[in-house]
Amino acid sequence: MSDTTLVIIPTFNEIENLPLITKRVREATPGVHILIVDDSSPDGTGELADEYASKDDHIHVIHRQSKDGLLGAYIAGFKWGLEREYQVLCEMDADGSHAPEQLHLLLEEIADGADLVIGSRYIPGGETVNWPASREYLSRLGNIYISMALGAGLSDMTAGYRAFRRELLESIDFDELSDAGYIFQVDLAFRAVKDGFDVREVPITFTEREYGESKLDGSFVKDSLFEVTKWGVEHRSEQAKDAVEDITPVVARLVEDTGVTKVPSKIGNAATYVGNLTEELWKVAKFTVQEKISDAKR
Ligand SMILES: Nc1nc2c(ncn2[C@@H]2O[C@H](COP(=O)(O)OP(=O)(O)OP(=O)(O)O)[C@@H](O)[C@H]2O)c(=O)[nH]1
Ligand SMILES: [Mg+2]
Repeated sequence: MSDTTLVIIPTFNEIENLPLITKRVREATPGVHILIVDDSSPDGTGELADEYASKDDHIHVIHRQSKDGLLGAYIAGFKWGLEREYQVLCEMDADGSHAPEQLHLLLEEIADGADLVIGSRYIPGGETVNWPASREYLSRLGNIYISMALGAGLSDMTAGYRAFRRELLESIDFDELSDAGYIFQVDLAFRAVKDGFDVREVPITFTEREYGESKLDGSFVKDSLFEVTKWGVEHRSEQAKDAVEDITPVVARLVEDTGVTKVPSKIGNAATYVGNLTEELWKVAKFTVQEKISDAKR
């Protein structure tokens, strides 16, 4: 199966990481093809990718005109792969956070019949290495919230290490995907679950980048979680009343249990921020649900 598998690696200024990641993928999974999607990185990542592609028939490159975000890069990569004979299309970061040596874990589940496999940090056996506590806290709490809001039964819906069977991607209208921050990852997984595809998680070790700079900015958190709240409310509108009754105490307990008010000072700011955010989001969710109930009564 491996020669019909494509690993899509989006890059922006990953000149130190590109040699490492391509070497690791080629060694760990020699039959698998790589597609680098570079957004005209000023540091020369695109030119280096071209050099690799000219010497190795398993490496391919797409150049985009300007930096236009991860979702756009992945859509370009998915379309490229779907136009060719690839049966399995994977997402992988260039910065080494997603270990190529663990790709086989995802591919084995696909071979076993899964349509989407997510490399999860938050199921037993999964872990994060060298992540600051505040970042992990934010990510974990975000994922708990997402899982409660959507009820999709997944522990790491924001994760970006994934393998898709081509039929799943063919069923998705890429223009409909939400582009707030990394929320398209949640959107893709939620659509797959709702449409009855076989979605599984495998534990992975996620390692924080050693080289280069993060392209992440804080505003995505609020935008993303706001979007999720909206979907959760829409999706669960028939059971809106139940949702209010079920979720309110859970959120309240969550905010209390996570001890957002008691965390050590080092991660205090991030934790308080998430705590406030969760409460804010819950208010929005509750308000929207109550509105729907009143609408239904009218
Ligand atoms: N083509 C393209 N790639 C991007 C863009 N933004 C980020 N990337 C790549 O997407 C992957 C993930 O981005 P990161 O900056 O590592 O984001 P992150 O993992 O949330 O942040 P860190 O934890 O700091 O690494 C990396 O391979 C980036 O080079 C973009 O606008 N276009
Ligand atoms: Mg990263």
